[in-house]
Amino acid sequence: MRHLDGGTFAMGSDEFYPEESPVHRVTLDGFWIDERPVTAADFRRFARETGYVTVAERPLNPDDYPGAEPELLVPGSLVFRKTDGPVGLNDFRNWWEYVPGAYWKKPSGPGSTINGRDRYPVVQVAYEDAQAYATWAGKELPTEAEWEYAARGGLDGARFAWGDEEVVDGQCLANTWQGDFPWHNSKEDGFEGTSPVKSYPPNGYGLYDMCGNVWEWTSDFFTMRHPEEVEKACCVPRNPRVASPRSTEPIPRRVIKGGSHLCAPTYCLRYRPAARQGEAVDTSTGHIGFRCIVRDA
Ligand SMILES: [Ca+2]
Ligand SMILES: [Ca+2]
Ligand SMILES: [Cu+2]
Repeated sequence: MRHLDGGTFAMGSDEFYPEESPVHRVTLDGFWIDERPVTAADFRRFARETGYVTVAERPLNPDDYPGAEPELLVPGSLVFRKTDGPVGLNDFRNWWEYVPGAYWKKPSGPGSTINGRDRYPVVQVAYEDAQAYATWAGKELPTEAEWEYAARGGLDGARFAWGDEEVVDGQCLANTWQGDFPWHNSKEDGFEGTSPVKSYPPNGYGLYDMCGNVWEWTSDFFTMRHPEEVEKACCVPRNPRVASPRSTEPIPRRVIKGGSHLCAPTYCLRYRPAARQGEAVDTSTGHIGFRCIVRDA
């Protein structure tokens, strides 16, 4: 883990998507943060020691999913399927498939495996699974503000975790998607799917894979935008968190951060510290993982 001193930073961005705005100051106390996402090997150790069963492995209660097709009410997870050619980008069902039997050990479904993938981020974990791991490890999940502060690596206001330019000296600095999503991946960054953690240089705080590779769960519930910047320095929020759902969705959404290997500039420019998305807490997919923190006492 790496220790970050507390401080004040500009959270959010006014340059990209509306949910990232407005930019507003936030003050945080110091904390330790995992220098990389939790890996498949880490999660295997947790599952072995505790016998923990993830959300994707548990039988579904039809009462929780009124109107759902019965064949979808079997344990499983969302798996990305590259398409044969261009498809409409406004319907994610064109490339996400609910695969019965997909879970963290078989991330693409029956027949897939994490053998040989110890250093890859664990995926197919729902919020509750990430939370259970963190508790077992004696850690916690970061708030959105903590995660973003860490991802910025001290470069206040920069677009990316490494600066303002997407590609530096012709080098990709995160695992994202190059080419035409979701059918043609030119892999200029070396990887089609997830990549072993630490495959790219760390940010200014020595943290790897904050952006790209896998999205990461945070403990905040999702809001459509950030609170307004406060006028007076005295009133800058300290250690802000969104601890209860702000909407009446049947399944609440928490904030995920940092984008993934499926972010293509032409479709989703979210491999940035300010980027955010709401994800239903019971959802597990092949592009969401997490990392943990320990707050200063
Ligand atoms: Ca890639
Ligand atoms: Ca990441
Ligand atoms: Cu994306």
